[in-house]
Amino acid sequence: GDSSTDAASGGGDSGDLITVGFSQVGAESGWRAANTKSIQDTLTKDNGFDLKFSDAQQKQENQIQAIRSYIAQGVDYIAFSPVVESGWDAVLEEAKQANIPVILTDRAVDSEDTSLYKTFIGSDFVEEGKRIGEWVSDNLGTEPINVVELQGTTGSAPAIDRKQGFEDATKGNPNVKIIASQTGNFTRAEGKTVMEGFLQAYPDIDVVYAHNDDMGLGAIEAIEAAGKVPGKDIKIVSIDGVKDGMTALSEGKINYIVECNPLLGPDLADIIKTLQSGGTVEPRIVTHDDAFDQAAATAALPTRQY
Ligand code: GZL
Repeated sequence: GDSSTDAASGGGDSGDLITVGFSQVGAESGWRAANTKSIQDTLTKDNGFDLKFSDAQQKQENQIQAIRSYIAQGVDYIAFSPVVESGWDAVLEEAKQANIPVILTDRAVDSEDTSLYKTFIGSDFVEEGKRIGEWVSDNLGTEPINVVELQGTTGSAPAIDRKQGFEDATKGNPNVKIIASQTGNFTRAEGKTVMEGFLQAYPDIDVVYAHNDDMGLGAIEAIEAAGKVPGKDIKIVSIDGVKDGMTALSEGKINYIVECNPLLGPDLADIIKTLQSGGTVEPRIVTHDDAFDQAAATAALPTRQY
């Protein structure tokens, strides 16, 4: 295109495509796989994007390195899901100095300076934890119950907020007691290992609160290996609503799931196109989450997109 087009698209070689550098957390869970697919399926050349995508294997230093490489390449936009909340101010300042707008998807940063990014689009994790806590308190907390908690990645917004939300919703019910809480890093394998430890240490566990379905599915394996029936001897509640989780819920091995919608690709594309055409976007866009019991999961499964 002519020089004005090239300037607008931020790179002569990519013609009129909008170049976007995306730094993804990793590939730790079914949720993450669905989130990655949504972004890669939407930010395509046919839709006007030249997407550069990197997987950080859940390491912050890899994300910072990826963001620095996008700045060096002079992309038009940077988008990322920060693996943990803290430690981003320096690299986000570098993007700001390079006049490259940054969009946060999925997880938040704890930077005080909100001029460091254009918007944060993602679920309200405190609300997710609260909804789980309310369900546990109302449905299981009618008698004293011992709860063990499988936390997400230490220092990540979802882990911090889901823990807070659950505590907020259950602190008023003396029947609900959290007897142990440990990170399973959002993975099935680590969720299983931590649950094995809990089963060794605590003979009277009533409920598992898993910060995501994948750790809940790992807990199911550990509970069954211990000769107990998941969903009956030990109840399980979790967050995400991925296919394997919803299947376990429809089979009664998980008892309640609050969804966390991973399909953020279309919203990300809309946000970038709005900014590219000189528009403005809300600083905080909250994605809608549904909640499911066994009957609702069975009904929803046939048409689930992820
Ligand atoms: C939540 C997302 C979390 C999911 C996990 O938006 O950041 O990370 O709940 C995923 O499954 O690993």
